Amino acid sequence: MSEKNKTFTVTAALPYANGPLHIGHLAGVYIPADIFSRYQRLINNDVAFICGSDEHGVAISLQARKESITPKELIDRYDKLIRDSFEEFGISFDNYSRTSRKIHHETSIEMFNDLNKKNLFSSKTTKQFYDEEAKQFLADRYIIGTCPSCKFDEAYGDQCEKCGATLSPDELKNPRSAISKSKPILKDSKHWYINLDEFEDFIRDWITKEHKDDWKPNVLGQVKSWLDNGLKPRAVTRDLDWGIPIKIDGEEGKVLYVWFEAPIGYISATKEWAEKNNKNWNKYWKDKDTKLVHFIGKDNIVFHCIIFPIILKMTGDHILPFNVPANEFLNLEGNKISTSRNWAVWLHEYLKDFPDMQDVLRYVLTVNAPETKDNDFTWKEFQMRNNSELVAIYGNFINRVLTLIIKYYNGILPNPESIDEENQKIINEAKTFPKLIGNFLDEFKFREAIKSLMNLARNGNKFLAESEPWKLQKSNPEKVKEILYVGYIISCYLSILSEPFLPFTSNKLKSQLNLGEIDSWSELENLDSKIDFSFKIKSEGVLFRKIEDDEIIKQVEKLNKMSSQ
Ligand code: B3M
Ligand code: ZN
Repeated sequence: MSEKNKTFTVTAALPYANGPLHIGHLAGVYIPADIFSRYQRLINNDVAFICGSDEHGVAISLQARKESITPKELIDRYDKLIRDSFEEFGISFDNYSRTSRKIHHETSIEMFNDLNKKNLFSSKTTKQFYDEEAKQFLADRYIIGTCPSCKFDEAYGDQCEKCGATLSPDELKNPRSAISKSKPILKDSKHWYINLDEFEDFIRDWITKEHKDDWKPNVLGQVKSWLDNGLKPRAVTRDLDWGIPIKIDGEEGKVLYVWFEAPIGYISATKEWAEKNNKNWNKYWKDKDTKLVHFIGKDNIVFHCIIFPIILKMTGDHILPFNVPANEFLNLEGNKISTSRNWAVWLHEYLKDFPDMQDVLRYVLTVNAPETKDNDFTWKEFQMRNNSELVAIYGNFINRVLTLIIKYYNGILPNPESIDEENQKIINEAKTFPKLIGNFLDEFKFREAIKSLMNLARNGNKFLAESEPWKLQKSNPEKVKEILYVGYIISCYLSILSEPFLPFTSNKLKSQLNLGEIDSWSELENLDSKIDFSFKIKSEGVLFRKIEDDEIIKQVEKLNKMSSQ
């Protein structure tokens, strides 16, 4: 299990405020980040769990243009929707900020000017694509064309959505403007560059030597392929009217490249949180003992493992990531999730169809997470996992223990005179689960961790089925007290260990079991001494309900209908 009294800065990729969140976002980034942060808090570590809306970049201005609204109107709408979705699904950020805030503009400009003062940028005037009709330069997604790698003819100037290749506009075949669809001309423009090539050896030594054993193979593989292709200078300024304006060498109309400033958003959001909570933000970004962990999807690996660490290195006093446990992608019913084709399960819509069932989705997206390869979400599996695991194992175990305590002892937990060796073994086995689950979480193995949690419930069910207390009430009432006491202890472990994964269920169960004060896993060690034998357990219905076939059929039909529109 993690050492105690450590400090973690945990960041989750800043979602673009140009659309709602879907299950792919939760599975890929936000649920693992939340599980990890909750767990570190529960073992008494100091955590700054940081995120915020990513509100600049061409992705924002293009979407605003598509909807004939201003970028400001767009980001205000989606910042709110995204913030509410995170809140509803219990993603426990210490601060969810937004990059349109003043503190972020100031932090980004300050960092850019510092690096520029140290002559760490190079500048040059080059030919840039320009749309004469729209009278603006075309950067990133403003330019589309044929991908040089996979020939997809709607590739963007910065990335091909089909094969994931990171591109630059001059690599596109038959480039055209995403605004007027016209063929762009080339016009001179001066920009400032980070010379990534000068940091190639640093990145190679730092990652492929220091982190070859503790970073995920899918992450190391992508970093290696980037290094094998050779790092090239990358522009950190753009000719755009939406973004963080930067005044440099008297040039007008320049803004910071969104991928230069967005990761700095982690720092500005930490500063904002520290100011509000009377903390020192330097402890989370400049203390070499602090562990910085970036939770992202695989399309963001280059920015979080190469470009941002080089920027942090260039500052000379910021820490580098301890780990970047990037997940692969989640597909939906066998197809890639696609916002534009409406092939998605939107978080704000899920709760309309499955009210108060956040933990069911958290469970399914964790047990089936795309941790090492792309994975598929199907509504059939969602129903199966809920009915045969959450209802039939977890919920059934808890329900039987509590129902029997209420039925035999009017809700007052029995206090047995002794615990026989067999039953003590059952308790001792439950005591091994915090370490078992903790070790998996330390290694970012969330699927293994939640399967172990479900195994604890399986053990409880098996224990009840083998002890059959309902048959002993007359012949051996003392034994029944012992069995239900053991069942209660296992239920306590389950409720406390569930908190990182199933926070809503954990809270409900903790109050039902009178464990409200327990907020650290270390308190489980002397749980026995915390039990109040005068407390009355009340029935509060089942923790999970069965999901019927027609509910799932309706979801699949809705998906096919929405995507065909
Ligand atoms: N806004 C999300 C994406 O690429 C991007 C992450 C920024 S993290 C600093 O979909
Ligand atoms: Zn491609």
